[in-house]
Amino acid sequence: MQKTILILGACGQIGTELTYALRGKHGNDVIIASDIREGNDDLMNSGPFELLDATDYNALEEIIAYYEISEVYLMAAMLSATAEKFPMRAWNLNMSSLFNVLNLAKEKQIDKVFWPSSIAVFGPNTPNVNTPQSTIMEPTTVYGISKQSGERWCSYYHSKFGVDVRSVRYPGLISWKTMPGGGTTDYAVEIYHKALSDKSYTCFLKEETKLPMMFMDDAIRATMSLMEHDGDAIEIRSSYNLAAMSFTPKEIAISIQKTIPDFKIDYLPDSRQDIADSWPSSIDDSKAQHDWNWQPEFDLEKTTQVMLKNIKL
Ligand code: AKB
Repeated sequence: MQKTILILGACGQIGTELTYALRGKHGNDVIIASDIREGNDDLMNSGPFELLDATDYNALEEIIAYYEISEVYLMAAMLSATAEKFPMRAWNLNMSSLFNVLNLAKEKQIDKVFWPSSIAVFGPNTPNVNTPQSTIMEPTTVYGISKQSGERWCSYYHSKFGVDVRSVRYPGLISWKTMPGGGTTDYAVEIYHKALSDKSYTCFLKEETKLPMMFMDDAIRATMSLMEHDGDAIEIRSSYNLAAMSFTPKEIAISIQKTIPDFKIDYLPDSRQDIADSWPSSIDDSKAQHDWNWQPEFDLEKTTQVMLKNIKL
């Protein structure tokens, strides 16, 4: 049977690229993009688009019934830096949208759910290098607390009600097609734009702050391959560690200088430094490699080449 997929938060950084990738694979008409706001013309005109607030259960239920949706990708969320400014709004958005989707799956109105978690589930007491799949978490950010709680609820709905929910802990994501918004890892996208426009960048993190990162093509491939994989092999129903590369602002600057030798970086850390300091510097994703054959394709050098080649100012 042809599946029909709903993407919530389709106009955001991941949602936009996921919509294009799923439309490319399954056809435009069966991928329903939705967001609380309008997105770019191309995304809205390339297939069905609905204005939809993911926290509104009745509106969501109506769209799911109307299009006979079988799978939901819940990409709407408030990210780490913005969530510190609006804690209750972040908690409400991140949790009620998840409960809405999990409850619709529990009631068998949909068959399968993708929900993104993040490296933000970890905290300062977590082993910082090669962070294991299962370890001390104790997140200290509003966003991290919402993602850790979300993971526990996903696991609960799977074990109690048989909900087929799948998730990965995304690292910072880098794309030339879409901009991030409100995250702590956003510098790793901004830096390429500023390198091309101004040949200089003032980074809001310190030069030696190492964080796990991933090029968007890898993130989309991971998401789609986890969702397509045989469910019996998907042992982790909270969220899988996922890794590709780790680097510091200084290292990304050096990699940019190989193409733009006079690129200059300076550092003016702000409140996002505390968030970054609470997160791991690298991630052990051997469980994802084992359970559903995950392998990244992009390292820092390849990412830099693709970013500098494709960003249009
Ligand atoms: C953020 O910086 O908040 C996100 C994330 C790591 O989940 N990019």
